[in-house]
Amino acid sequence: MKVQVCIIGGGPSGLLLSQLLHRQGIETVVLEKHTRDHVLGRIRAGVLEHGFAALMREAGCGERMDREGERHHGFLIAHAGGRMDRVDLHRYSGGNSVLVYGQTELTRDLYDGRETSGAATMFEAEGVALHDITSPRPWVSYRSRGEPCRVDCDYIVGADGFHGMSRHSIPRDVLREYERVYPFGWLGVLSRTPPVSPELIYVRHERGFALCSLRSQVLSRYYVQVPLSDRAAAWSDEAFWAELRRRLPAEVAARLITGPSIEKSIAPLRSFVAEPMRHGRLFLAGDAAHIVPPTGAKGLNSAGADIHYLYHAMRAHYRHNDDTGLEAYSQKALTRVWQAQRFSWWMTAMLHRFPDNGSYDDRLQQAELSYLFSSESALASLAENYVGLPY
Ligand code: RFL
Ligand code: PHB
Repeated sequence: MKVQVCIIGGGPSGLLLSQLLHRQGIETVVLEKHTRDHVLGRIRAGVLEHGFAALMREAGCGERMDREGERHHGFLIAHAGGRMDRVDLHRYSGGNSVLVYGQTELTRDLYDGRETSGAATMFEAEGVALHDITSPRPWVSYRSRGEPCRVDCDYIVGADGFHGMSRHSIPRDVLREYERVYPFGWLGVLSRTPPVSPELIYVRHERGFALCSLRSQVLSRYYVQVPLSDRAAAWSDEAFWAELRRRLPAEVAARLITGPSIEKSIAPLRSFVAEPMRHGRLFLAGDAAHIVPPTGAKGLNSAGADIHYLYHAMRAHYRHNDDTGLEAYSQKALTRVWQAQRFSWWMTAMLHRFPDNGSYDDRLQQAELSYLFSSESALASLAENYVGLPY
């Protein structure tokens, strides 16, 4: 097979880029290791920046998102013995907001869009390997049902997530990796119950962080911070709800409606950046190049920024023979990636209980929160980052 752009990974990054390019008449193929059902079975992000939503619309896949997604103009932070303060995103970010719409749903919309437009996806592509990435004619090999296959292309995009192989095709003496692993994870539960609050509640509590989020008015998503040694299967639904209740302010706990969990999993927290994001004709995008702890809701949104830069760069290349965007991609994307790293680290450090922290660190966290809610500039800084820095 011969295409212009071969995309590794059928997660949101790869699908969105492929769909955007397809609509510009640029030929792509997406090679996905798993089945469509497997990809759609992963429960992940819930909060979309304005820029991500705009890309979904440009890809022709934003209709259901605009109909069913919930616009949020603020969120709450519970801290200091049950006190709750609101971050008014609308007021402090110059009228901006975020959209609450699940990653599962938007991935489904992207797959449906591809099917309608006839864009190619190869599922269960095994043993994907990249070849001649620094030559003008790179190619990709993989196996489909045991049969060897080959894709010749102009460019390869590695959008195969943190555990993918694309990043490892960059030579060791070129690739630099920066990493911080946190000593805890998030135990998440999805339940078919009405959410406890119309707006998200981030909770700093002496027992650990908690988050009340949602997917719709009948579907709730909750998280509690747990030690890395915990196993999701060892947490009964009852134990989860009891722990969540303990961390919520009393008036919120009192109105929490519980029910059977539909999904329950533990996600470890990690900060990670790989540089550069381009080597020869290979471009990295999304989780393949960078990971953030989910506290700032920036993972998928940072992936969206990469796709924005890459889409415009490839369009300029194919339409106008203009390579400035492709040349600038790595540096431009990384500048924004590091801003998302900084913000996610800051939110995580402010709201979680670190096992090594003593009473001094505890008081510092309290001081950070009391400063935040006493300063219009501090709130404006939080709001500006949460709704998404400009591309
Ligand atoms: P993905 O989603 O990991 O997709 C990569 C795809 O590549 C495939 N793949 C391969 N395909 C072919 N060959 C190989 N060798 C391959 N290896 C892997 C995989 O099967 C997969 O389908 O990466 P992508 O597309 O870059 O998307 C990134 C997002 O998924 C991620 O950043 C977010 O989910 C992070 N995240 C959040 N981001 C936000 O912006 N807002 C949020 O509210 C938010 N909440 C979250 C989150 C992530 C979480 N977890 C579980 C880590 C909440 C949680 C709990
Ligand atoms: C979610 O709904 O899954 C979610 C929301 C906000 C975050 C992280 C995850 O910061």
